[in-house]
Amino acid sequence: MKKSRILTGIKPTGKLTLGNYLGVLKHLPETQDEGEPFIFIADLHALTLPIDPEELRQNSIDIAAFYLAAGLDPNKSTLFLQSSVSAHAELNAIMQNYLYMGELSRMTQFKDKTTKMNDSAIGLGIFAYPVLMACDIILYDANIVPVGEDQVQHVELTRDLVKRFNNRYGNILVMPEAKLRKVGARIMSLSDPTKKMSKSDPKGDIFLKDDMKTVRKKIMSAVTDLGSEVKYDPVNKPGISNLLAIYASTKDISIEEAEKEFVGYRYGDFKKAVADAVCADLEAFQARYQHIIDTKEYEKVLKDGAIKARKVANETLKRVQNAVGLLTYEE
Ligand code: ATP
Ligand code: LTN
Repeated sequence: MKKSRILTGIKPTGKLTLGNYLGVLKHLPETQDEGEPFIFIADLHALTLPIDPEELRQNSIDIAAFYLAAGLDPNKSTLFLQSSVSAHAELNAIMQNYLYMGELSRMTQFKDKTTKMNDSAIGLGIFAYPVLMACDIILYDANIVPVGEDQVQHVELTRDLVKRFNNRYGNILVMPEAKLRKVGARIMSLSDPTKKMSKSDPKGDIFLKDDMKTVRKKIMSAVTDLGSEVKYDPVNKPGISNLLAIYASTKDISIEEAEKEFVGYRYGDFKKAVADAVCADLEAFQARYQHIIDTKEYEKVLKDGAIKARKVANETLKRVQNAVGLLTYEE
């Protein structure tokens, strides 16, 4: 049987949060046993909103180091920068003709990111964001796309594009599917558990580089709910449910198992146990991250990764070019 192709990316737009970690990053190494992962830094996507060049460079290095610290093994996974593989931009130039203005304007990420902006300040790139994301996925013939819940709409749009393209040109593109964690696909803000923990709206966030004292303090002062029972009930107890999801995902257990551990606990003692679990995990993660930063191990990993990624991506690009009628003479 053909191995699964797994693809995902993270935008280097700011400080990574516990949501990014529990939703995707921490569990990526498991995919190495399921198939062939292509994992990248979505630096072209980071340009879709204004960003300082030095910050973009530093964030990109951080994400590379985070991938390695999470346990991705460069012998099993291909790690690369999106901008190092020019096929992303080339495929984008083709695929932008097969997605439509109506579809793109319905994307909630686009609406969320631009509601407060004046039309004259909204770049074309943020509107066309899902086209490039679809190309990221298509280029690697990916069938599995591990993401948090907020990205499902984009993967669905990619599926529409694949269907549309294949109907017109034959069986050229592989149909991808979003893969969500059962627990942790949507970690909420600690100060407002009805909102996603988000690096672009960092109220109530835990950042992956926070020191342990800060992490503990943030968890101990997380908003909780009426009542006193530690029970998973996202509608009536969004704060406690979020902390249970954080605990379960950190420990890699189910929500039911987590609930059982805390029968009869008071909120304060429960929070302390959550803080202990998160701190133990993050502390070890940060030590690995620091070692990778100090040794600059990510440089060779990204260089080698780009070579491997280019090879796969260029083959798909050629297949698409041929399908639509572009001439592809060999050099
Ligand atoms: P922003 O908040 O600025 O929109 P983001 O964190 O959603 O950024 P990325 O950094 O590209 O954007 O996200 C990387 C991955 O982390 C994506 O798969 C995304 O779905 C996931 N993710 C982001 N926030 C959460 C969250 N709160 N819970 C679970 N997964 C999340
Ligand atoms: N859009 C994603 C980042 C991203 C991505 C991708 C994720 C860009 N290209 C391809 C999965 C597959 C985000 O904003 N979190």
